[in-house]
Amino acid sequence: MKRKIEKAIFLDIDGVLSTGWGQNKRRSKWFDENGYPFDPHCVKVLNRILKVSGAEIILSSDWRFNYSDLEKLNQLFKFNNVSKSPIDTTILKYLGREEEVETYVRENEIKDFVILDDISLTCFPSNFVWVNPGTGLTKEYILPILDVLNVKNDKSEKLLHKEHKEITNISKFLSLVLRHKPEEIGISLDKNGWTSTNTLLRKCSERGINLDFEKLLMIVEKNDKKRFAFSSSFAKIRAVQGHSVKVALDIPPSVPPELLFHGTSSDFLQSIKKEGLLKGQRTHVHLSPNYETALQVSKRRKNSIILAIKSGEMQRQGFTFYHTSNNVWLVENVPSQFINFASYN
Ligand code: HQG
Repeated sequence: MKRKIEKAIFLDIDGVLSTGWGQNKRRSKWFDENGYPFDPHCVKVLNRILKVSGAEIILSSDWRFNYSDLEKLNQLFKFNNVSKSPIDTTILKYLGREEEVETYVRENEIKDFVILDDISLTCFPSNFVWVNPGTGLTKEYILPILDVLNVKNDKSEKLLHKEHKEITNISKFLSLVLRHKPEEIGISLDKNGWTSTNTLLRKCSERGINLDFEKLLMIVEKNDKKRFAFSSSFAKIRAVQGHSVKVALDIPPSVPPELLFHGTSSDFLQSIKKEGLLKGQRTHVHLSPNYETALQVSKRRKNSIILAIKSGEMQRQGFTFYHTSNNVWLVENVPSQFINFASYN
């Protein structure tokens, strides 16, 4: 039967709403032996998409075989706190998933729709959003999905703006406590700058900061300058540079390129000409690998200028350089004779 559907989400469950989190829960606690709980983080993301887009859910997941009864499906979605229940499943004489979606779209003349799946479906490439089954739906998917659903920009932009602001604020707070003032929330950094991930999360939560492991993982991975890093087991976290707290980053010295760059302000020029670049409050002078990055750094100040640093020559004369994982070069100081004041002012 044909129905009028403005916007639709063809939804897979495993790898999209359900991740290792739910699959590892004991099924006996679950109200239905056919399923396991959806991941609440993924549900939260889906709920946002549903709210902003007004889209309907059509279940294309294999779960459609166990939950072909819409009432049962409704219960399943309610139980998992999804704000809307599927209005239908694609089940049509048990065709393959792609054929089912294709037929459903054609028969119901749906214009705006997105197919969410963790396996690659090729039926409508421009309507398909592949979801990483390791993470399921995360916030990063919101914009691409809203885009495919043709949701007016202002709505999605507002949403993103709010999220971006929250993430930026948390990220700035992390810079503060992992680089400068760990005492601000009562954590301590070991000699290499590491602190316990769990303690950090607990102390943040005591502060009323809305930060869980998932969000922290996202901040570490998506941070514009990759400012933070986890230890291999995720048990510890640290800032990769920028410290004023005295820490040894335990990275080996590296041979720098012939030239590095430093973005600063012409207000400091006189003093820099006299003393060279000093590390000031930080553990090292920070240098950029290219002009563009230095320009970004300099834009934080008025009257920005870029200085070129003869790093090759410095290294040959015995200065030790360190290259951080986020592509910043560190050195104890840069004497004035290694600074090219002429070319980039
Ligand atoms: C200046 C950001 C007068 C120096 C950036 C700089 C970077 C002197 C300021 C990272 C001087 C120190 C570090 C002297 C140096 N006389 N002024 N003798 N020697 N200065 O913030 O390099 O976003 O401590 O030129 O991107 O600006 O936080 O160092 O202007 O990578 O991750 O003294 O911080 O990264 O300022 O920035 P800063 P910086 P994040």
